[in-house]
Amino acid sequence: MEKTLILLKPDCVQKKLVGKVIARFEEAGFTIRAAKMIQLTDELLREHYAHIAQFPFYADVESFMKESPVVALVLEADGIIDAMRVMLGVTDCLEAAPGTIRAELGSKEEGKNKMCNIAHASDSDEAAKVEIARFFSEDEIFNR
Ligand code: FUP
Repeated sequence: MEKTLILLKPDCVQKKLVGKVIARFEEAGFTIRAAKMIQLTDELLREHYAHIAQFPFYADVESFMKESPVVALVLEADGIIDAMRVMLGVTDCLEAAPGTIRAELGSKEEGKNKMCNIAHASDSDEAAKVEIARFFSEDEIFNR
């Protein structure tokens, strides 16, 4: 069984789409192993987004991700990392395939279409392990 770290981003929380998105995850057969609402800090964001910190758009991503608390989840299923990224669609909501969460629920507004994209999901098993440990302690994850 594989686990992934999901962050339901401030746009998802502000648009009151948390329930709808979690319902889609559960309908897909994914099991919730951990869940909590957290306010992201600059420090956490610099760790989480170390791979984009050098880009000019980083400052906008940092302030957007602090606009409201986010909902962090650990979800589990066979092959969930790939399945989740298919279900979300590509980063840019304007390019995400029809039927994906980002295409249906993400922002289509110029300048927001790559940032306000509803959810983050881990992009590999190695990344998932690091990201899960970043946001959850072992006693917050329920393996039954
Ligand atoms: P993803 O794995 O789909 O969340 O995307 P990335 O890790 O490539 O991007 C990290 C964050 O940077 C995302 F929230 C989107 C944002 N981003 C932009 O705002 N502009 C860009 O051109 C690329 C990414």
